[in-house]
Amino acid sequence: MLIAHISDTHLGHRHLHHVDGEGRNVREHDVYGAFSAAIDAIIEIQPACVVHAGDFFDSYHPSTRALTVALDGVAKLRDAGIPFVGIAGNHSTPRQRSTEHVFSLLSRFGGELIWQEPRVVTVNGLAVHGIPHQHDAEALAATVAAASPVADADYNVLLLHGGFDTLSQVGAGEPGSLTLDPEVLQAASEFDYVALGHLHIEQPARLNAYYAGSLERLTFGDSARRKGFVVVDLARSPTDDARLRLHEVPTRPFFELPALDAANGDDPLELLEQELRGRDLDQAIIRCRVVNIDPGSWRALDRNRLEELTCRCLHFELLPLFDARAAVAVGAPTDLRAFVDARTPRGLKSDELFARAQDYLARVGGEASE
Ligand SMILES: [Mn+2]
Repeated sequence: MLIAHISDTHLGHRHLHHVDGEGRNVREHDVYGAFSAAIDAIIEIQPACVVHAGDFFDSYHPSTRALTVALDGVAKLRDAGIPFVGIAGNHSTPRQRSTEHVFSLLSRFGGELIWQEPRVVTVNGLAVHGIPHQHDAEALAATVAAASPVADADYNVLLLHGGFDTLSQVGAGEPGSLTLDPEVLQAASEFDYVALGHLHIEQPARLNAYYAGSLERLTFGDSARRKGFVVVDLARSPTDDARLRLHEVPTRPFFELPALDAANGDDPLELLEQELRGRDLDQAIIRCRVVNIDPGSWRALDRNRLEELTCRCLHFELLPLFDARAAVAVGAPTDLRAFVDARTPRGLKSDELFARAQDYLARVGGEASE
C-alpha cells in the first residue's frame, strides 16, 4: 500500500520584493507552483492516501489566493478519489481557540482535517492517527504516548508536527514551534510509519519516522539537497531501502554560497566570480557573505561588476561582515560631533542634530547587517 506524505507547504508564504508581470510576489507564486506540482504528481502515483504533516498554510488567516490554491488541490485529490488527511502545525494554529479555523473550510472540500483534538481517520484499510499541534510540548508528548494502533487496520500511520533536538533545526525557529524529546518517537514505534512535519529539510527521524520537509526553501538556512514529498510503500519492511523514496518537485535555485574571505586583500568580486562558476544562476536566489572586509574596501566595491556577475539571478545579496574594530571606526563619533558642531545652522540645536545623525547611522548599519 502506497501513501504520499507531504508537509510544510506554507501556502501564502512571501519572501523578497520581486513581483511577476501580474504584480504577484514571485516567491509566493513559487510556493503555490510547488504545491500544485506535488498534487499533480501524487495523482499520477495514485496512493491509497495523502497525509499532510502540518504547516499547510503560512499563517492561520491565509489570503484568498492561498485559500484558492489549497481548495483547488484538495478538490483535485477528491475528484481523483484519493483521500487527504492533514493536521494543523504551529503556523496554522490560532493562538485563541475561539478563532474559526481555516481547516473547517478545507473539510467542506472533502479533506479530513484535524485541528483541535487528535482523531483517527480510517480510509482504505489505513488508520491515520492525526495529532494536531499543541502549544504545550508535554501535553503533545502525552497525546503521542496515549495513541495506539488500531488492531483491525491493515496499517497504522501517526501524523505529527514537531521538532526533535537531535536533528537539523531548519524551520524550528518558527513562532509557536515545539521541540520534543526523542522518547516521544520511541513511544510511537508500534506504528507502521510516523509522518513528521515541522523541520524543513527532508530527513529520517528513526527507522519508521521521517520528515518530508518543505516543498520550497523558505530561508537561506535550508540547505536541503532535494525537495519534494515522500512516497512510502507500507507493505515493505522498514529496513527495506525501497520502502520510502522522496519524489522530487522542481524548485527555484535558492542557496547560500560559501563566505568569501577578503582577509588576504583579495578582491571579493574575483572570489565571487570563481565561486559562481558552473552554478545554476538563472532566476536563482543567492546570498553570499564577505568576511574580513573593512568598510573602506566594501564601499569601493565595483557595483557595476557585481551587477554583471549576478544579472542572471532573480535576487543576489552580498553581505559584508565587518570586523568589530573596523565597525567602530565607521561612524567616527568624535569627528562627527565636531563636524555637526561646526556646521549647525543658527537657530538649531547641535545636540539634536548630532542625535539624529547617530540615529540615521545606526539605522543604515542595521539595514546593512540584516
Ligand atoms: Mn514549517
